[in-house]
Amino acid sequence: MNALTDRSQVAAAVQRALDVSPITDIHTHLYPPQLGRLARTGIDELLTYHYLVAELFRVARDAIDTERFWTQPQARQADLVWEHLFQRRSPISEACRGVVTCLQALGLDPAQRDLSDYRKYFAAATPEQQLARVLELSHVRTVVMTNDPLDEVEANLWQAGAGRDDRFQAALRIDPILCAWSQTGARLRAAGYDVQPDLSAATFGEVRRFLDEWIRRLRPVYAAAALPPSFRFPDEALAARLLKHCVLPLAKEHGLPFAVMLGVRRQVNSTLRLAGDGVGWADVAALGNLCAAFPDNRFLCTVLARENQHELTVVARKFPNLHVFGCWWFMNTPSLVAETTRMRIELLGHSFTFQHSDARVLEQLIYKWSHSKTILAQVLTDKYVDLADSGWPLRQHQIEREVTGLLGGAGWQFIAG
Ligand code: FIX
Ligand code: ZN
Repeated sequence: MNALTDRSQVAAAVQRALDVSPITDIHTHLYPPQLGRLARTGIDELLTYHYLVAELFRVARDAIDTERFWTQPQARQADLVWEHLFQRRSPISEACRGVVTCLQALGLDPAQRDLSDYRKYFAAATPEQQLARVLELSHVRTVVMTNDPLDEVEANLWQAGAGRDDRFQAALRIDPILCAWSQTGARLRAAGYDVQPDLSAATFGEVRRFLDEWIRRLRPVYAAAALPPSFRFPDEALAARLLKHCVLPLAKEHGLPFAVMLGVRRQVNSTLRLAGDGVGWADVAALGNLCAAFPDNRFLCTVLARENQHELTVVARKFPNLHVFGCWWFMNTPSLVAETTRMRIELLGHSFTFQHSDARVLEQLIYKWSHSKTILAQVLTDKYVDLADSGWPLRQHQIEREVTGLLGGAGWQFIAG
């Protein structure tokens, strides 16, 4: 097979690889239809996505009272978003453009004045039909959920025996244990776990018992927590002690990687509700300390601040038990995905997971992956052309194998251990 030499050949090879490679979306807030209202889909969910709500309040502060907005039915909220972000101005932000991409991909006219036709379209499909349609359009083969055993609605569904769908893998999310121990400890006590506020050995044992039960029930591919900029390790703070004495020994016992999501400042503006979280510079050295202190554990990591990306990439070079994934949340914009991916390829080669969608609404898979793959095509073409210019004989099959790795294969290899 001839080597690929000029830019147009390389670009075509990269595009072919992107078109055929199945995607694993390693972090989402999506659920299979069996989980009922947790499985969000449709135009009203798309338009009331918290990214758009934050943008609505910026442009309609005088027209819409925040507290009154939250009393409105979701359809009215969606109408307001459509009017202020899509009718009165060009939907140029990444989250707005994403809705346009979804509508176009689903064969709908993005320029409708109101939402009635869209609502008819979404009402016409069953949840299963829409799921199949979106997975086909987005090339996503596997969706990793976010499963919080302390979320009462979700926990009740699993405990009632909600069926599994092999297109959806579980991730055991333990933020309430690490980041809200006083409230969570009280809830575990009420549920029959003999935990005490003082984090004694007996309490660690009971937390392990709780987590063990949920690991057996959900069979997660990793455990995870989003941690604030103040997280340090080693430390005497509760989160560090729970990780050290309970969570990481248990994860090792189960051969379960632990995903550390660093840098979220929860509720910097609580009036925005889910849209009210912010970002802060994290102590990435804490991650390196975790990797060093627990060499038999495997860690996944994504960081929220642009300023932490370079240090994260260098830490990943130092610790093979660390796997970097995605451009999280405020990082998921074309300019920052391009900058971050270029840096990661230059420092890590292909040994990371390019992206995750963080999707909360099913149809978002369409735009989050098509927008991201457009950037990946540009970055990979540049980097492979650089390699060809240095004299390396590029081959199509090699590029396809490497793109498959970046879109999930490398992540699965790491998770498998
Ligand atoms: O902690 C997380 O999983 C974050 O991704 C969410 O809290 C956040 O609301 C989100 O969906 C960002 O995209
Ligand atoms: Zn998330």
